[in-house]
Amino acid sequence: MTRENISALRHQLSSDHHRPHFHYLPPSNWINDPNGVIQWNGRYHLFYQYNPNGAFHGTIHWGHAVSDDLVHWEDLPVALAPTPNSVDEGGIFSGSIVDDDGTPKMFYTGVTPDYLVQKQCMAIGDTDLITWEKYPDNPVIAEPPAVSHQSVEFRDPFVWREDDTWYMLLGSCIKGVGGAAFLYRSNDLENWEYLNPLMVGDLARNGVIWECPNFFKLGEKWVLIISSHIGYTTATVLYFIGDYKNHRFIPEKEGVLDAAYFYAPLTHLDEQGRRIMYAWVREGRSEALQREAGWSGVQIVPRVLSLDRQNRLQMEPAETLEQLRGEHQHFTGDMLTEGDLFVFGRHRELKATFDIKANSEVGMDVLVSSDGREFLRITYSGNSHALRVERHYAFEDQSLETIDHGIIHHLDEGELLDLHVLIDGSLVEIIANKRASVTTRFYPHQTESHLRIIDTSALVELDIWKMASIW
Ligand code: DQQ
Repeated sequence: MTRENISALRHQLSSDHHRPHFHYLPPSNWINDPNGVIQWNGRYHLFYQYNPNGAFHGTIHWGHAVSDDLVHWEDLPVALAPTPNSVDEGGIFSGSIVDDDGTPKMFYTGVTPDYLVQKQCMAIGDTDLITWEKYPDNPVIAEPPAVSHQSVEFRDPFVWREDDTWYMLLGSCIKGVGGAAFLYRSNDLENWEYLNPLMVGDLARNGVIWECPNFFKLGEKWVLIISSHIGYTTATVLYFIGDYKNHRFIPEKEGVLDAAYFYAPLTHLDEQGRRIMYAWVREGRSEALQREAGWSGVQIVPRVLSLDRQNRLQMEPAETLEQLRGEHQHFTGDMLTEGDLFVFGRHRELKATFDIKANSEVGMDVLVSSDGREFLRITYSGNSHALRVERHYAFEDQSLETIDHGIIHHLDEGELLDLHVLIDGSLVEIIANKRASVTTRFYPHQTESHLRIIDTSALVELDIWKMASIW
């Protein structure tokens, strides 16, 4: 597709009021996990799980986009496609890219069409990361270690270097025991030796299968992030913070990275030494509606990870996002009346602080219809410490998901609740006090959009910016 065709397609879909304008998604079709994220010659490369054949999961390729500022993205040609009658015939599943002294090397999981055989493969790129040649001796790892006691779930290589040694972490499980991340080692990226499970999760708490592992040093600690299947229906992203000794991870803390729609995050270290995180946000509507829309899935705004003084995981959108801020409004609680609806918009950044009393429930309704009946409610309860979202549609619609979801978020003594909300079409990202994250989807039937504050007496300050489109 030519550059002109791509921008025509983007332009055509941009009138869809559910479509995000300042988050990355491909011109059309399906996107899921971020893959191979790397800063290469100064530019940020985002590869991703992509189906060129429609807005549904299938025939998975690696799509490719590049950015200078983590905000504006340029679409590049598809990086890698399945090869018929080969180890990756059924799809190029998730993985990572490393810099092998100037040569980019990609690691991915090649799958059979039924996804029941998953093998780890390598591809070697040109110096612009545009063209990739598959390694002729693929796979580099053919099957899970015997300790797994199963042969299906084994994917999403995360590769890094420590001194002269390469390590690879794979998402998997130990049958009947729980999700697991298996650690391998190599001197040449071609021959891999199995070491041991880096960590095995608790079946009840941490899920049956782990996918898309990430493992990295942050401050003085090590962080493991995994995307887990808890049961086979829901999926949750978990993080663990701890120490790393003798190829084993010793977790000291664990938490939920986000609730519900955010999945398969992938991180990399950039040239400024920042740990940048990307993630897929799935849709919250039926597959039929996704196919009809012609697009499905979106990436979060890249977030910078850090640890606070208490070694809690913190995340903030990359600050370059501020360049999109336009028209600004500022309020204090006394300027607003409870129940007021004020005209808002579908692409906004919002920062609010609330003073929480033990019995208070504070928050806001966003994307509210003119009659006030359709809205996404974001609340925080001083009693239960739950940060929650509820979706209120004007009428019952079986094709839209409505289950409430949220996360427990404890405030320190005297700490204000700080909500950072990014609203972009049907996508809403909420980060509280930089350390609790709830990402969700909402598809109102009406196009107009208002804001309503819940408990204006607890509102300290509110800033709202109109956000420009990145296309
Ligand atoms: N998505 C990929 C897999 C990964 C899953 C397939 C997580 O590699 O385990 O598209 O969303």
